[in-house]
Amino acid sequence: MKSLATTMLLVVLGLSAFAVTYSLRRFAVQPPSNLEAPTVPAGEFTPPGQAPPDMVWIPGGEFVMGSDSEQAWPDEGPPHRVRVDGFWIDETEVTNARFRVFVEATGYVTTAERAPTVEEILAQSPPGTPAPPADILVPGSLVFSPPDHPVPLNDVSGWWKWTPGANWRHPEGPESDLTGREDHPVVHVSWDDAVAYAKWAGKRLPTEAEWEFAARGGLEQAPYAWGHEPFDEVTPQANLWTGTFPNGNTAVDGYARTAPVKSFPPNGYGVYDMAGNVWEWCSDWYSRDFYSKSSPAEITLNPGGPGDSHDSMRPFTSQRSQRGGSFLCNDSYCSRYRPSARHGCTPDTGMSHVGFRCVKPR
Ligand SMILES: [Ca+2]
Repeated sequence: MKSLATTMLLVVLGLSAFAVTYSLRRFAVQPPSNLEAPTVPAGEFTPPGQAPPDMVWIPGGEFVMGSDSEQAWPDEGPPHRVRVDGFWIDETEVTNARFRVFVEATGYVTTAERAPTVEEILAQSPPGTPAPPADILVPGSLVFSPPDHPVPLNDVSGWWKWTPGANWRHPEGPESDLTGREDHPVVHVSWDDAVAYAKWAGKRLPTEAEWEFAARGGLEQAPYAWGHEPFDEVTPQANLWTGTFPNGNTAVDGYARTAPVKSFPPNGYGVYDMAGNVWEWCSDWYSRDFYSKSSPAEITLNPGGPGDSHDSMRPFTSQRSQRGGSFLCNDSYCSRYRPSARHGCTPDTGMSHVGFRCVKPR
């Protein structure tokens, strides 16, 4: 849990690496890819037998992964051809109810329920980082805590608060619980927690390629999981942030934080919440420039990401990929609820807007 603690420490010290990540500005728009439309996917359109409970068959096929649109961030490009085999995917994010079944069956203790150590913190901190005070080395997690006034958007410590006692059972801290939220996505789960659940369930985390293919719902290079229309507050397509971030959430989409799964229409493959609600862990290591190593002329088969994490913006940490954005996404700040959008996070970090779903090969 060293990175969770690192994140905590950096936030406490006002040095959050997330501030670096989120303060990025698009420094260049990727040039047009000139990719031709892919051939008709020769995918496995017929589901192989009976569907596992609460899973949807995603036919394999070829698609253009990534984006060079005006909304895209540098790590989304260049677009490149990818082919994935067919697979089953959870039709929703893993809910609190499902995660509770796992915990009760196994006695699993999540990362956020264990205290970090000084060694774990310093192992992924910049050289010279002072040891954190012992009294903050307690179990906890990062909770979105909106300020009551506008704050600079380049300092995430303005809305993320290290909260002792926060974990999947207590999403906003010890005084909160899951009453009425059994069908909400589980949060405060680290990548390690998600992998443990997946193994127990006989599944695995999706690769970024599988996740993006599923999120696109059969649409080719559409900007959103639901198509081409921008997010509409009147008829919301997803649980995003509405209003002024981070101090003025109007919640006109019905939810200021997580929403019950299936609260919004599914995409073309019948998969829910591939945009917003909570970020979802993928199996890949996160590399900010990984796509630039792909040849636009070649088709990559079932890519599983790089062999290791690489992010020049966060050189002292290893990160796994997340997809889908969350209830905190707002075009004024972060439009990463799009299918091609990516994000990296240390694998031992859980937060109040991070969950996951699983896949299963045929
Ligand atoms: Ca919302």
